[in-house]
Amino acid sequence: MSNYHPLTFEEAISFARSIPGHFPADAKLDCQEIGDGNLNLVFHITDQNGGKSIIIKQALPYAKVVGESWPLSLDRARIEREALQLQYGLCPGLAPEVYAFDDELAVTVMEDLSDHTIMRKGLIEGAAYPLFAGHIGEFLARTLFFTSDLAMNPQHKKEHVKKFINPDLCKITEDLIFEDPYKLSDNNNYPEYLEDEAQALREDGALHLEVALLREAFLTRTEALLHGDLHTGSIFVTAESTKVIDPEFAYYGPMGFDVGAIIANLLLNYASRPGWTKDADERRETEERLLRMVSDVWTEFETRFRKLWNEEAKDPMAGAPGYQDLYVTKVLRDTAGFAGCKMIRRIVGLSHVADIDTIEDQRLREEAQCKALAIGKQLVKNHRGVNTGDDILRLVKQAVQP
Ligand code: SR1
Ligand code: MG
Repeated sequence: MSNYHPLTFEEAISFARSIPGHFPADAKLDCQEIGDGNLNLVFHITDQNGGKSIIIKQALPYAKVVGESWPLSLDRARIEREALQLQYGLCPGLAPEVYAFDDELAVTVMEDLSDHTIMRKGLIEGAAYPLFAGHIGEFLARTLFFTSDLAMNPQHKKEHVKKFINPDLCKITEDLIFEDPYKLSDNNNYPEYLEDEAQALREDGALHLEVALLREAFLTRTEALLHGDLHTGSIFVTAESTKVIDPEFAYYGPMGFDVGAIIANLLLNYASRPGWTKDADERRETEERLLRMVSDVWTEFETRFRKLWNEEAKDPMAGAPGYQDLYVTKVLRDTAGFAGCKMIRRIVGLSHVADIDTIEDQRLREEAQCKALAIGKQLVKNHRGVNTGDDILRLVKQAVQP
């Protein structure tokens, strides 16, 4: 019989004490539950004597944000832990280190990053992260390239696909991103004043076709091991450092889904700026910086991905003339389309973003919501015509033109 149960604070402290080599025998351990996400418990354990600290993350057998009526497999803790270990192995400076785990308790013990800030919070406050595009470009290029058939033996890669089958968490994405926003659903969540916008999403056949194609890619294309939920709430930052956390949605899927997640969340923040920065010049500067970041994320990713391809590819057909260009264009088009889907779901779907929802002034909040929907639709509808990173910016600018 399984020993699983949600840990009490005392049990979390005992667990921390049992990890070899971490805390001295006389450590005075304090425990706080700091989980503000949708799905898990997160215990922050600190030694009041020495100041050393760790994080213990424990999966609950249901979605915390909804309740016990939405059961979720505990195996996602094992998937998240194995993905974290793999990402840390490929990009040691860009992911937290795993110190210990217990799959039966669905527990992972990892590096405490509380000297960093959650990127979404930093962006809302108007912070600039000049090294971010390079860091995330590196994370995306290495994790996606080295887990793909371009770099792995295809048999070994299939073992990975099997190990990272993640049906419950994929179902959340399938429902919340690719289905609910386009129909009447109890999961949807938007204010009365957006009813016309929501109805337009439900009635737009051309939009549905593009979403259907992107959904098909999400369901069927096992290109690489994705993080699977790479929004700015899954990234810790300082001016010098970037750490990607929370890969519990990890599974084998299309590379553009991860790149698109980053771009969508930068664009959601871009759409929110009038709600946060009152001074017009400062606002314009912040908006331009965010658009440059969108373009830089793509360029930094593409440059590194092509370099890895040229220097490290194992695929015997990798050198076929034109193959690399076609592959990169496919990832770019997916990036644009998935970014659009992710923007739309954060406005009318179950789970929103603080960048927009916490704007106090209702008029500015509504403007931000409508701007995000306009950009999202423009990206989804035109993603198959995108050929360069600049095309993404062109579509964004077309969508926000007065
Ligand atoms: C029920 S979980 C809702 C959302 O939170 C996660 O961060 C994912 O984005 C998911 O879609
Ligand atoms: Mg998460």
